[in-house]
Amino acid sequence: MTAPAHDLIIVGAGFAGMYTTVHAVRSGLDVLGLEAASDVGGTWYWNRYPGARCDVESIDYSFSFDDDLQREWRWTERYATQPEILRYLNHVADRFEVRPHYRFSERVSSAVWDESGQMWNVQTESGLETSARWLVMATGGLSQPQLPDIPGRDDFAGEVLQTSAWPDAPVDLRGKRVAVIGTGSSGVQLIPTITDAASEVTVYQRSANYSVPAFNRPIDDAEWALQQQNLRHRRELSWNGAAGSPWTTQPVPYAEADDAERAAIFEESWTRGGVLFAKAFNGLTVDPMINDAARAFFERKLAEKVSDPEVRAALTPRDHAVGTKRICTDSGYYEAYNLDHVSLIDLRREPIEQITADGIRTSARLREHDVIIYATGFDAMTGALTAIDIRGRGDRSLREEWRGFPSTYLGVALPGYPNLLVLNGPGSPSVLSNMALTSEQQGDYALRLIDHCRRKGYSSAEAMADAAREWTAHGLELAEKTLFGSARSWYTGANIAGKARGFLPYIGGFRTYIDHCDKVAEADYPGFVMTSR
Ligand code: NA7
Repeated sequence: MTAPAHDLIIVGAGFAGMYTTVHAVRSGLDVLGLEAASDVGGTWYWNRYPGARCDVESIDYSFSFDDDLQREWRWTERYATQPEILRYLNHVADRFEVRPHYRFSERVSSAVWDESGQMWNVQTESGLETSARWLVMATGGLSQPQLPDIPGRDDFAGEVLQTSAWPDAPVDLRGKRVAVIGTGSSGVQLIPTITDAASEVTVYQRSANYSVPAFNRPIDDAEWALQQQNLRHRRELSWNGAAGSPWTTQPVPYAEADDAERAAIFEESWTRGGVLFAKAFNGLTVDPMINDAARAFFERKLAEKVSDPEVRAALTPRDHAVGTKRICTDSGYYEAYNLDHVSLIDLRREPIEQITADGIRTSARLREHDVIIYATGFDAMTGALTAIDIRGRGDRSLREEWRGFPSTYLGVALPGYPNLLVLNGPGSPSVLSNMALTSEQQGDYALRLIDHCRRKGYSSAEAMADAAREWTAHGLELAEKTLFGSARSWYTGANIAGKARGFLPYIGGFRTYIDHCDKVAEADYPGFVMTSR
């Protein structure tokens, strides 16, 4: 039997890949990391567009595994910018000597399970061929960008930019007529930052989103000291919370509050900022009555911000409940529409028909642009995996199987694909939770399983089809009890033509998920088949 070249190959050098690499090396595994980018950072390497920030507070959106790191890395703002997060991840890479284990600019093209050798044979686009007993995919939940299939897309003669693949070199938009397609978090963050430079900004909006101000601020020394003092408690709350952050829903039940109390609670939740608005009341994304109240509150806020009633109407979400698409976290988004040189095109009323050399033609007319910026999202949670030709036992193809809804066990293991462990995959809470902590939990879980197999002398571990079916059905059942399924969102695959529909992340909450995972590990992995060769 040929021995694999490595114990473990880890694909991706974002939060999850870096964490797992550090800890795999510490546990004595021979690790090879493969990363498509030229350096570490994952999401924060690619999404360099102006205004890019995390919508989880910096003190929470950071690794918790090393006390010295937590004490010594000083975040400067409540919500860190992309450059600051990328600096942080570079610091982590230096501090924990991550880079020597990686080969960069290596995009994995295929991974094929070799049953007789009990290993994965992995190939990259550059022709690198290697192998490992274990394959950990840390490829990210929002890393496979999607560009809209608009007729004439390649005919545009001006500059084309994409938020998810923003150039490193400075982009000069001064005096230019800029079109932005897409009003999810990326578009909403970008738009107010380009209005000063551009001579015209035209936003092409397919669906209006709920956006709540970040209430971002610099972290001064006093606040930093307080955060440090409370860090242990804050982390405990995060590890035990539903979304990996210390914030919980407000304690007062909606039904027990009178109108004034409700208004006060909505106001307080609004000023907490961004996604935290959805935590105003328990059940806000479950009970249509509470959700309608949140929507009414939002609409009052919008009315204060946008002066033109027609623009305001177009910016009012019509087709999804509050929080069922990720709430955007903005800094001056709606206010940008009060500027004379910023206009909003509502694609529901005026769809795009064609992109021409000069600009964008809708059903109403052609608008000329110098630059088109795509902020059109990702093939979430499955896209980065199906982009790779992954072949499991008996040459089964993940890409083919996942034309249907993805079945995973605990979001981590896939029946038919022994020794393949997916971090933050479908069926895990990742994209609904704080990625920094879910990445630690997912990395630990993968390494715990590998360690179990090594200690017991198993050469492979594979999820049983029944266990995966049950876990997946459980996740879908939980989602059905909420309002989430009604939204055409990337959570449900609805943003990608032809993608199987169904709620992709596990919605039962981060802590509950961890408990499920731990219970399985503590019982010696029921739901897995282990073999020794
Ligand atoms: P999102 O949230 O998926 O947003 C993509 C946006 O692009 C959204 O407004 C889409 O409209 C729009 N879109 C997609 N395809 C088209 C076409 N063909 N025509 C017009 N508009 C289109 O991606 P983001 O990058 O903004 O954010 C992703 C996550 O990153 C975010 O949730 C945070 O967690 C961080 P739609 O709403 O589908 O009608």
